[in-house]
Amino acid sequence: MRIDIVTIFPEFFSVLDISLLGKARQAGIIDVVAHDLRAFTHDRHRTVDDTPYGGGAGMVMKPEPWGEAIDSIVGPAASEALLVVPSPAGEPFTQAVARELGAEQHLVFACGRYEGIDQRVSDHYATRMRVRAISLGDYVLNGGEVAVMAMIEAAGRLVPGVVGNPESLVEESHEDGLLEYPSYTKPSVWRDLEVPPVLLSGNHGAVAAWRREQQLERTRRVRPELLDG
Ligand code: 6GU
Repeated sequence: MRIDIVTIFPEFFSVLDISLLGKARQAGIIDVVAHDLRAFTHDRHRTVDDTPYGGGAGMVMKPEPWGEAIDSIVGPAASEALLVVPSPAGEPFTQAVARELGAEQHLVFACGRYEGIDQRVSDHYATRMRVRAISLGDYVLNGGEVAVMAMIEAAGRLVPGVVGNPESLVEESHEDGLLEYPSYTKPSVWRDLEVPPVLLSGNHGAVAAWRREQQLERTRRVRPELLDG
């Protein structure tokens, strides 16, 4: 999988050199490049924003540097790549969306700052390739970078070969629409707290039933709306 990120903070993504995703990069499974949006400006001040038409607070990112940056990544023709625009006004990012991103060959992330990117950038690229505006959740971040980091981690770990043991991907929160069950390891008693005895019973059926029950109880208590479907 190829991932290109356009941002005014390319150094922000240096953390992708470490951890699981760093290993996937070293193994050649995922190829990530962060591009500096300001490299696609031509004025002395490397300007990427301007005041909004119609007035209002804040600044809007100018379309021209975005056009040059994304053209340089996807080429002049229609592209096989998916352009992802992180935005609090986008569709919600879920495990299902993470799976869809994880199945792509080429992702291009356009990290806006300020009050967002001139709408014509999305509108233009939507005529040449698939474009999705995606939100991390119902709160506001200063820019798309943190959201893109979360999307890359969630999607990247679903790419075959990135997570060593694929079975560890199955019994996780949200994979089956429920929250995951609580986990325990040794010692069996810690600060007077015991591990639930069923987990020490060796009875695999009883363990599976208990875990299912815990998933349902937790989901009902913390995220009841997940049970509505
Ligand atoms: Cl994707 N971007 C920004 N700037 N804020 C957000 C978000 C994205 N998702 C939630 N808040």
